Amino acid sequence: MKYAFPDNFWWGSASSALQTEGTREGETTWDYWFAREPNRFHNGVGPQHTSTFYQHWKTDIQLLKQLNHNSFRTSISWARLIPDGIGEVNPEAVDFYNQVIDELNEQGITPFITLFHFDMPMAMQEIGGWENRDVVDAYARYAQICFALFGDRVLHWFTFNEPIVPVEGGYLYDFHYPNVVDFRRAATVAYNTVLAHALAVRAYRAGHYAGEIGIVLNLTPSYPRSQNPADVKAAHIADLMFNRSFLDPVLRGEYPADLVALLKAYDQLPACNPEDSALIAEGKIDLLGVNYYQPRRVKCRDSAVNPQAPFMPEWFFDNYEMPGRKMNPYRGWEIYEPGIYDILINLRDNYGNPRCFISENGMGVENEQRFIENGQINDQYRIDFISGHLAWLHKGIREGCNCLGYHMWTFIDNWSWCNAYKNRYGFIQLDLDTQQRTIKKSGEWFAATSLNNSFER
Ligand code: BGP
Repeated sequence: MKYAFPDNFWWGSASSALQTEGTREGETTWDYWFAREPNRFHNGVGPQHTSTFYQHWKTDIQLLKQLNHNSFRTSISWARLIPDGIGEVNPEAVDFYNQVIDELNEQGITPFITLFHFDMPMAMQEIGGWENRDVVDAYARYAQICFALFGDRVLHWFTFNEPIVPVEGGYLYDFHYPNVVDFRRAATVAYNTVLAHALAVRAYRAGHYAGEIGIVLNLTPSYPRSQNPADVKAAHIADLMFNRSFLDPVLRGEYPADLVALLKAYDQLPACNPEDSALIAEGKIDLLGVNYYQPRRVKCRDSAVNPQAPFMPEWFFDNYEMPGRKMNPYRGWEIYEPGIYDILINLRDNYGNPRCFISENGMGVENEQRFIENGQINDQYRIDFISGHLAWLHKGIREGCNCLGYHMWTFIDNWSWCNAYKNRYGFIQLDLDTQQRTIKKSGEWFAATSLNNSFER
């Protein structure tokens, strides 16, 4: 069957500043954490070993062109632009981002820019990070500076990438600095992130810029083990905690009442100011980026909660391993292509069918060198992964979903947080020793798909 996509469909990929740029003056939480606990990073490889975009941006943009990208998302590093988070703007950073943005536009590749992709300036973390409202204000100032500097040439802005991830990693599950386990503090971080988002949207609207502003959320559809009411309730609570905690504020301008009631019942609500709800209502977006990697399968808990244990989302559900599920064993994530369709239908039916696009989807695989044939990685598994997801996305579009594009994670193999270079995601293979870049088979497949605006399967 031939899958043809609407005119002007966005074909591209996503990356982030910290994972690709390298060489930076301002310290982030990642630099700080790595210096103290390098053992927490796969093979002891830290954030200074990235794919050197800072040096190679021009030739890398040529490679994007070769992959027939018409759009590309990366982020601005707050710590590069304003090394201490709140003070002087670094003119070298302004030059760098101006060059990247101008070159992308010149090459016909529309820049999509994220303002925050997990990379908190250390100076801001030292005063409490997202737990401190002064940091929320500092972020709003940073956002305003970015709009003023680049808003004439960047028409698609994203306030945050996957804002739930620093909440989960830093305050619940110990995979980001500051490695806290405390639900109320996690809820405060999540809440203040929504306020920061809304302040940035307010600043963008006040500046009357020509483009649009949105956010990128990782939506993990929550599937109950069965239709048993106990399983359904478990899935509902997981959905409230992990999806709707951000989705509702940014699309409906308010939190789900049952999420608020639940947290109130367990005395986990963050401190709120009376004027916050009006601000949150102003944070409604123009464009939603959806990152989709894996579904979440849950069932009701099998055991009673230990009342001494810290309050956790898992007080309300157990994770469920569905028999026969298809897995990406390297990353430990289930592959479930229809999830992309379910997300789009949910947005269509329950959120007014917002303008959206798939802003990340991808498959991290270990030791890809074993697939080299005639000097090129033959990653047919990745082509199957992409085409499988695109087929379901296409069905969503046929049924009226307002999905405008598909961006893959990622362009060149890059540094992946605590996993460093364990799993490779790129369309382009990176040789870590020489920094040589070689297009994989999936890159060629994607280039053809983008060129034809269609593929056969
Ligand atoms: C997303 C992030 C990316 C990227 C990707 C792959 O959650 O937005 O930054 O890293 O996941 O996941 P990982 O690097 O954890 O394998």
